[in-house]
Amino acid sequence: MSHRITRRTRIRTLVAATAVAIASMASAHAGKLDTTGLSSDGNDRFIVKYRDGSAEQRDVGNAKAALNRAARAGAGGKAVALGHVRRLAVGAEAVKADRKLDRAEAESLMQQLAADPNVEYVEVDRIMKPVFSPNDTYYASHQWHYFEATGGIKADLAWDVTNGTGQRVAVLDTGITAHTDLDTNILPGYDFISDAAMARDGNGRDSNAADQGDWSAAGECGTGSTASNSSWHGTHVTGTVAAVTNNAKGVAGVAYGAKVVPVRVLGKCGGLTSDITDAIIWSSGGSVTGVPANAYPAKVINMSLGGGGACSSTYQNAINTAVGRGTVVVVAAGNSNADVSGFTPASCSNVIAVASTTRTGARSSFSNYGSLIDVAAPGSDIASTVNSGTTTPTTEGYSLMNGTSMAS
Ligand SMILES: [Ca+2]
Ligand SMILES: [Ca+2]
Ligand SMILES: [Ca+2]
Repeated sequence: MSHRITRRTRIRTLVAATAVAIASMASAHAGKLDTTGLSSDGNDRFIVKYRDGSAEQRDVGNAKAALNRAARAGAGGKAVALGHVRRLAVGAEAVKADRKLDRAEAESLMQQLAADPNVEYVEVDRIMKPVFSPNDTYYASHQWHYFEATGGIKADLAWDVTNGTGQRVAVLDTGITAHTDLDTNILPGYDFISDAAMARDGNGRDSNAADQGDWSAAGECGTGSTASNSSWHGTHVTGTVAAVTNNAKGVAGVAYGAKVVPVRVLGKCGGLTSDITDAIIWSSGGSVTGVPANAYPAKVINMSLGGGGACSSTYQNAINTAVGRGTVVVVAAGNSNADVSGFTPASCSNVIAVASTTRTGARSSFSNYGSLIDVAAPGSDIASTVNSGTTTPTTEGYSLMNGTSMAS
């Protein structure tokens, strides 16, 4: 009897001690450990940054050894191996576990990684999604956002001053499709999607930024995810930036004198932070291991993508590098009708976060808001270029979309 009580008490004490230990570990690693983006569907991709000047930073071989040491203790008591995927352009390591970890296992592994004094930070390699809500009805004549007095941006007046001639805009999105109202304004880009299954082009990174379609079946992109047709989001955003204008055809672009560098980062089920941040650095003219130098560095980077949670170190470092090269980074605020401070990369410093307004000049019902918004622009019922394919690309077309993507 007393034995049982003692044992129970001892177990309780152990449990309490473990909780205290975990809590103190977590607080000890506060600022180093960012668990934002952990999913209840399982987690296998992380980003680990070793401090500048550390042995692990000097030599990737040392980083691999350190990752193995941290993984040796397992995740939540169960065996796990950590594979080194590659070193990112920001100097952090992209790593992948050999199995999907539940939330508790992933947190335990991340704490083991953060316990290394040479580790600067540990993050989830968060998945980002295109920011938009497509509208089923197509009105070819609807480009009210360019000229109407109430809700328009007075583009017709701005075009007398500039139409973007000589500027390059990198659109980091789902890639590009052939379109006669776009083609002459498109420069060679790059496909940064490293996961062949998400890319759907049969390989990892390559020089062909063609959008292969981002359709998905129900449940394919996480528990409860619904089936969806391909969005052609990149083609739509690109048309808003630089559709061929004054050609008696289709739509006009806001900066139709500019050229677009299509940078593919979003595929089936979205895109990885590790790919997007490499793409940010490359687009601004920086170098990325394994990727040819960018012959067309962009003055402006447009990202109409995002995910939940405040800005991560990896995003902030990549954005700071691009801005340091003189590139302006424009980000859609997000379509969650919530404060933008909880969305990445819109909440990052050094970006222009764009909210969406309606035809009457009001905030679009879906648009994120808050003190981190820099500008607002029309984003409701915006007509632009797309493809007509429901899965893979077929013929060119036009459609209306709603979203801060359309505004930015
Ligand atoms: Ca590829
Ligand atoms: Ca490709
Ligand atoms: Ca046109």
